[in-house]
This record gives sequence, C-alpha cells and structure tokens, in this order.
Amino acid sequence: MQEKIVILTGAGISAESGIRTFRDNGGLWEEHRIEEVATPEAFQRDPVKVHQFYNQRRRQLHGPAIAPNPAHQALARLEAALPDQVLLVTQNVDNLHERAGSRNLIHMHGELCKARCRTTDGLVTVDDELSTGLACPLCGVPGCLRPHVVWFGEMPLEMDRIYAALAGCERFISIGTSGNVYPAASFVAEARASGAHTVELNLEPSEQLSTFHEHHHGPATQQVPEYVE
Ligand code: BJW
Repeated sequence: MQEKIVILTGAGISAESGIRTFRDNGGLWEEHRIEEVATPEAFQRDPVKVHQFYNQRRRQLHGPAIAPNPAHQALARLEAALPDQVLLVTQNVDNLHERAGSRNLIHMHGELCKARCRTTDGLVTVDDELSTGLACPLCGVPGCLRPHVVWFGEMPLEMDRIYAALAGCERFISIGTSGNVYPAASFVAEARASGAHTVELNLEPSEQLSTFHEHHHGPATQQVPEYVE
C-alpha cells in the first residue's frame, strides 16, 4: 500500500531562512498587536498600517538574504520521491516551499505575494507594495486590493480538501508550529482519530505535544532532513 502523508508546516520551518516567527522571543507579535494588523477589523480601521506591515514583510521575502533552507528542500525531495502520496499544508504566507520545489501545496493562511480584489474576489500577483491609493487592476477601484492572507476570524483556505486528506492519511507530520492557532492546531487530533501515525518535529514541545505518537525536538534544518530521508 502506498502511504498517504499529510505534512503541516508553520513559521518554525522558515525561521532558519531568516523569516521571523510569531510567538517566539523576537517574534512578530512582540512588536505588533494582532488586533492592529491581523484582523479584518484592523484593515477596515487602518488599512495604511496593515499594508505597511505586509509590505515590509513582502520586501524582506523578496530580498537576496531569504532562500529556502534544507528543511524546505527535504520536503520537496520527499514529494518528488513519493509522487501523489504527499500533501503539504502550510500556514506560512512566504513562498519558500514552492521555491524549494514543492508542488502539491496548500497555503491555508494565504500568500504574501498575492492580493485579493474585494469586489470580484479575484487574485493578483503583488511584486511590490500595496497601498490605499493603488487602483485595483481587476475592478479599477482605488484601495480595493487587500493582502491575500487569512486573518483571525476568517475562514482558512481549502479546508474541505485538507479535511479529506486528513481523513485519508496514514501519517501526519507537523513541523515548526506552536499549535496555538485553530483550526490547524486540531489537525493532529483529526488525523489521529482517522488512524494516522502522528509526528511532531519542532524546536521545542508544542501545545499539542500529548496528541502526537512521536516527537523529535531541534532545529528544522536538522530534524526534517533526518526524519524524512
Ligand atoms: C522552530 C524553529 C526552528 C522556531 N526549527 N521549529 C478559542 C478557542 C479556539 C479557537 C479560537 C478561539 N478564539 C478564536 C479562535 C479561532 C482563531 C484562533 O485559533 N485563535 C487562537 C489564538 C486561540 N482562529 C481563527 O480565527 C482562524 N479561523 C477560524 O478559526 O475560522 C473558523 C473555522 C472553524 C472551524 C474550521 C475552520 C474554520 C484563522 C486563523 C488565522 C491565523 N492568521 C495568522 C496570520 C496570517 C497572515 C500573516 O502571516 O500575517 O497566521 S496568525 C499567525 O499564527 C499566522 C500563522 O500561520 C499562525 C500560526 O503560527 P505558527 O506558524 O505556529 O508560528 P508560531 O510563531 O506560533 O510558532 C513557531 C513555532 O516554531 C514554535 O513552536 C517554535 O518553537 C518553532 N520554531 N524556530 C523548528 N528553527
């Protein structure tokens, strides 16, 4: 039987590529209040501040210093070695998994390099900055585009496909996530209830530790290649 594997990744897998996590020491939520930058209400109240937060992160992602690390690369090799068996679900809005070569990938919390037209729901690629004065290329209305990210209180993307994969997988591997944010934090319980073997690879024990059958702690660039290869 070909084993079906679902892999969930969080900010920890990109930490060693130079991208800040959210809740660690030095994480993004130390400098920015969630209610001011990561809710639909925040965007309605102060779109300039929210655009600044995401523009700054997009600029960093496009900079020469940021590149996929050995953990992203190991997951891309795993997918290539096991065609049609691996689904990668990332909570990250960066593009390091695709830059490493992963293709069967769901960005459940959206993508930093895309924006959404609030009139048509269509997506556009963003290479540069979003602003309140920018005319939307899809509907023409200035300031219509919003970052294509999932804020608190919004529904994460492609949930039907994710739940179907969790119900049908034999192995669930969680990498570099604190297990604080739902619904991603409950995926391990879903997979386990469906009979999957569940594995955590994280720098330190996560909030969901007791639900995993197996756990290995340490930096992703060591733990991931070691576990998957
Ligand atoms: C390393 C490492 C290294 C570091 N190597 N590891 C009460 C109870 C339950 C739920 C709720 C509740 N009240 C509200 C809710 C729902 C809410 C929620 O979960 N709130 C909690 C805070 C309680 N969730 C939502 O609103 C979500 N929507 C929703 O629930 O819709 C309804 C629904 C119901 C049922 C089914 C389906 C839907 C939406 C959540 C949106 C989250 N958005 C953000 C921002 C996205 C855009 C952006 O990037 O700005 O997503 S918040 C932020 O947290 C971001 C991340 O994807 C997400 C998770 O963070 P992550 O990846 O875990 O990062 P950290 O920093 O927390 O952890 C890093 C980990 O890495 C640590 O463990 C380190 O140890 C480790 N690490 N270096 C390996 N080198």
